[in-house]
Amino acid sequence: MWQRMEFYAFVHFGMNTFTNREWGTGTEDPNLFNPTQFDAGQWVRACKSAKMTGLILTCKHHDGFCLWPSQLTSHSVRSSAWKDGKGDIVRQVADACRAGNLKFGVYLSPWDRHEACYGDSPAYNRFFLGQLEELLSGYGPVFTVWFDGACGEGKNGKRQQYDWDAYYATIRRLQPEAVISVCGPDTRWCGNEAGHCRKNEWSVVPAQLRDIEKIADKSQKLDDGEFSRRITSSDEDLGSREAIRDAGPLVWYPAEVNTSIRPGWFYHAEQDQELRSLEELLEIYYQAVGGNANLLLGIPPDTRGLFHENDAARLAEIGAALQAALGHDLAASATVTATESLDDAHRPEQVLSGDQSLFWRPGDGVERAALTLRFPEELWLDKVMLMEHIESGQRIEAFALASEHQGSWRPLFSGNSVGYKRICRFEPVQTRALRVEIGASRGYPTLAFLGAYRSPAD
Ligand code: FUL
Repeated sequence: MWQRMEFYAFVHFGMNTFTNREWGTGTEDPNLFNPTQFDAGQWVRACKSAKMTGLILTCKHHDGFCLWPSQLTSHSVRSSAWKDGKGDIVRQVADACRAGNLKFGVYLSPWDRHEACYGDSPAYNRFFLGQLEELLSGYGPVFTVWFDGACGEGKNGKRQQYDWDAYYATIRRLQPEAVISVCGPDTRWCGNEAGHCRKNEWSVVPAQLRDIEKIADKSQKLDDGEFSRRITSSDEDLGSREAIRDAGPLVWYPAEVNTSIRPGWFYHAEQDQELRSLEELLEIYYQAVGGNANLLLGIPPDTRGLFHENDAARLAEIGAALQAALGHDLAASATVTATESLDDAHRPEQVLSGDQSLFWRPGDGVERAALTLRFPEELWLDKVMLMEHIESGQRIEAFALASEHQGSWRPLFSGNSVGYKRICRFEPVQTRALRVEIGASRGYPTLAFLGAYRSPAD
């Protein structure tokens, strides 16, 4: 399931790597593409060292240059100096991912500045469907197709009517397990590229949001008098009870946060010293993955075709920091009780089972309930992880954590959404017991996992 993937890489590699640009013009000479030490295995190892689960490759960015030898255009690796035109970056990356047990995903830019038929809508739609067909039938399983909404054609530029429904039908036919992201119906763009996360991220949101995402330019250039009333993916509250009360039909549309480890999405040597710090990246991780969103982190390979040493080192640091912070679950040795449970199959012990298909829940209509963890001895805590059983939906709307100190309870943390995962961080406390009080939920709450942690002191 896509939400269990949590954290994966966004690899921007292509013509821009060699021209030192972020957006190419589409007129670049294919011969410029010539990585000298390309090694997808190095990318995979680095991603795995950060505990990532997948990798999305820019198979074609806006400049139209294809990293696979497409039969539909000569603007590809086939016309490049690299491997005398006989190479296939997509193949090597997909194979390296499979060998390393990382899922592979495809970024294919709808906006294409090279292809002459872009703007002749039916012709380009046929071209684009053909490219999708090549990528989705020739390279094994694909976990996502990431449709970027960007288009810089401007007022006087080409106008292309994308046939989204045909694109989606092709994806469903060839890769029924793949989620369609951003300009797509399955996963929701968080609304920015800065790593900003909402305080509460809801997976159930108004259906109109999904339709708006289809419109690549978010309608900002359409003077239809309705724009100001539309909900967009940059609004802060998309799914609280107030936000959805009068919103009409609702959909399951969970969020993905995408941001780059560097200022740019593509590699620029002058940014080698400008990587985000470990602290900054962990903060984004906790807010995104620990806040009911997947995190897609950009890591751009350099002109050798390798992740730069600084990037690889930072990824390894992330993995080590996550292992130290979350690698040892103190709740595993605790006992757990609940104010009530629906039945034996949903008793509170399920939250410690490690199997997320098993979960605790009270009966229908019981919207408030509490779970208590008791540890065998007093210990230090600074993080608690909660996970709902999302196959049953996202239900919890308010919760609070408290720790016990000589018979009385002290508040530790309070929040609203939980969803797939919520990681609560607080000042270290020493305690023998922890209480999770669920103060509001939709119908009844569920919990599939409850974990407690203490990071090693710095
Ligand atoms: C944007 C693109 O224009 C950037 O170049 C990059 O690919 C980013 C992830 O999405 O819309």
